[in-house]
Amino acid sequence: MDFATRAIHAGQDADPTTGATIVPIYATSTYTQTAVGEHKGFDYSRVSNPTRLSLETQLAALEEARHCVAFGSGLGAESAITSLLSAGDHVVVSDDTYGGTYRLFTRVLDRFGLESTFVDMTDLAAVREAIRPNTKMFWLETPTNPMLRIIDIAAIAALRTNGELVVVDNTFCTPYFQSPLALGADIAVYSATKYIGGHSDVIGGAAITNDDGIAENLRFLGKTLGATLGPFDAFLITRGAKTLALRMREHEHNAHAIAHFLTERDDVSEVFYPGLASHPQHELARKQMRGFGGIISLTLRGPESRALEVAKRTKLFSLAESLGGVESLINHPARMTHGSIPKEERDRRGITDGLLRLSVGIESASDLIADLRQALDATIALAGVTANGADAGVGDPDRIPATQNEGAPTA
Ligand code: P1T
Repeated sequence: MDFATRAIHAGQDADPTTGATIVPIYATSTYTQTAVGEHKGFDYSRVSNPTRLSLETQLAALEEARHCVAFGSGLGAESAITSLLSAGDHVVVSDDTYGGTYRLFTRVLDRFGLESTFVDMTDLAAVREAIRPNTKMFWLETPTNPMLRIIDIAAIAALRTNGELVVVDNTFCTPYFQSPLALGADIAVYSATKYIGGHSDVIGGAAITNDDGIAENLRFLGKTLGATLGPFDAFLITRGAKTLALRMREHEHNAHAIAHFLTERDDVSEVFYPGLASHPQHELARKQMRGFGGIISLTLRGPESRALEVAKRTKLFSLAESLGGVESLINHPARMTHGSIPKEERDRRGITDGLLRLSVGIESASDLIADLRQALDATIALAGVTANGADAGVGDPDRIPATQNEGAPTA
């Protein structure tokens, strides 16, 4: 069956007791047993729940994989996956990841004796050099958050020398645009909060694998760590995931239009979008992905503070953390989603104070472009160019008041 059909039908059988066409929200913590140990496959909802099971079946089918384990958040899934490892093990981690992933490795897992090395995983030689005898896992996002770099999943998988697990955070692409397991990864991990849920109304996560042993361990860790997903949230994610194919096509269509609009403006200095032929890994993206997704990052001409001003002025693009919902969002990674990464480290990765990240929604592309245009035009005096591209002299950074809340990560 095709993706769109699987999204609507996998795991969505009519309810066996009532015939309800839509899988109900099984709001129950426990299940009545007919005799000790005699039950219908469910005994306690931290361990399993029919609404969650329906979502897990649906997401496994979308990935064309054997197993999915759902978690209470993307980071819940990440915590369980990294708990497959032990003190003294080492992980090679992509140096461009969601700030919360960086925080997990550097502020929690390190205290439990898990060693990690952050490397630019677009540089395979650097990855090879980072491997140690105790390396047990490669952890990467592709496209990366927020710089939209593309990492060659198959090439990383080929670097394995000792059974290291390859974990790919596929949140940006979703299984609609990229299949990490087919490219050699052992686990695909998701923040289902994003495109899979798709409506910015739920927090959830998922780990997907073809390996029976990994799946069993992840289920054990889910129930033992307690990071499992509740039935109301599972219901919302399933409902969202049914339209994943439609939404991803629209996100991408709009992102293309916006990326091209931005590249044509003289007051925008850099546009990071893998769908642009100018993207340094465009060819790899074409090979590895079936589409380029809906996230664009950009830097503006003028002082870095211009980014803050633009972020304040957009109206359809809400200034908010997160991504992947039907509504467009604008985010200032350095002060928001990636604030937990030290500034020096952020600057090294390109997450400057002048960087903005757009999560392009599925509103009309022309309305979205008009919104960005008005925000950019309103701040163009700072860019040193005029709206038609003529040199207007150097912008005056003092015109923008410093924002409060410097460096305070929220998510
Ligand atoms: O928020 P949560 O569901 O726990 O997911 C964490 C997470 C994991 N992986 C990636 C690639 C992510 O982008 C995120 C969360 N990211 C944001 C909140 C953000 O705005 O980038």
